[in-house]
Amino acid sequence: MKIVDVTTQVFTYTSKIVYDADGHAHPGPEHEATQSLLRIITDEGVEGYCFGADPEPIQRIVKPMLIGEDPFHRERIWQRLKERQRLHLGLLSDRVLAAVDMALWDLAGRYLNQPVYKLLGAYREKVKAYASTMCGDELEGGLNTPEAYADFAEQCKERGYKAFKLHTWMPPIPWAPDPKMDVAACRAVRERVGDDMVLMLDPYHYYSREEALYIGRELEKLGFYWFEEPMDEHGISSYVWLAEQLDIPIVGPETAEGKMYTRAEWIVRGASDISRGGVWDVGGITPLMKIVHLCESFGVRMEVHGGGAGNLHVLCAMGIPGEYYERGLLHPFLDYEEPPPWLHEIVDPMDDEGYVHVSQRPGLGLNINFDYIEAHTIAKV
Ligand code: LLH
Ligand code: MG
Repeated sequence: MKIVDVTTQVFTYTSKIVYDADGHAHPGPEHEATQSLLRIITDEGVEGYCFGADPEPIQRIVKPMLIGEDPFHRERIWQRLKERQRLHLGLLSDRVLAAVDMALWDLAGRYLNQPVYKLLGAYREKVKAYASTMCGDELEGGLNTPEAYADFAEQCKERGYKAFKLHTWMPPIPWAPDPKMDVAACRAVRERVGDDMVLMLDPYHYYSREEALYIGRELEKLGFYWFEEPMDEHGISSYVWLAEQLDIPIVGPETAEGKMYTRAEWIVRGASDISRGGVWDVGGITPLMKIVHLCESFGVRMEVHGGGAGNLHVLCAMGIPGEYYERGLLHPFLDYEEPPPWLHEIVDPMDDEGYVHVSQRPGLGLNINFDYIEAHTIAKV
């Protein structure tokens, strides 16, 4: 089997999510937004798909490299793309590698008529989820006060979530960040939901050592389960300093570049207690599985960053915890259960016990609404 074409199709949809100047997602007025579908096409008629790829690097770098390749040579393709990043880093990001890798895994699953997590080596069919909030805002009835977080955590508990993670207030909100407000929100949530709900905090990511230590000690008193990315992740020594002083597990790195290499350095340095990474952070399923095995070898837990089909399939193939699926980002104004118009169903249905179930459909299990995409296409290259 050979790859004969690689296309990206850009289409429009109506979105209720806006992004602030720092890139955080919030609810907003309905507006037209765009999405893209990457399609890897073979001479045997089988195709693989992934949403969210940038057309320019796909057309300029990926497509010429992939034409004629065997789509089962995922490792070879990933290694060659990784090499090309060195001199094309601005264009060929880890997100592009991730989209290509996920489309290749999807293609393999569709060809073999098996879900991806079974090709990886299945371990389980369902994973506990945590409700992961959007960052704090100034919207009345939204996530604008500690009480608002408590109200939302209570709603999530009623929905079936057994765990809840706060993303608190960050710039460009004028008064944010504020460590005392973060702690107040965590306290309000703990008081409202009681001791039987697992709670985590992912606050502003650029606190000083002292601010991070203050928040961490307060979280310990409140019985929080983990503390995530409170400082710039390039400062490994700062994380070593923090982890030495706190009992609450520190989770990371999430956003630090460097794929499995960075995770290895953090483990060796003792910069976090629980490692982290998601398909979009590290360049796909192929490198995320390397990180899973790295963590297993060192006896270190690993929590997968972000939702979506790729992360869910990896979680269902992980033999070490990997305890939680990050379901979100959630907000009281938004209905997460409603599929986007380009899918017939969401990829991460959750039962009343708070477990997300992996799809048994072939590949990544995306039930794609091709009619919608065709009807709303604005560019196809
Ligand atoms: O800053 C944000 O918008 C969130 O932290 C976001 O990146 C989220 O994906 C995250 O960190 N999850 O764990
Ligand atoms: Mg995070």
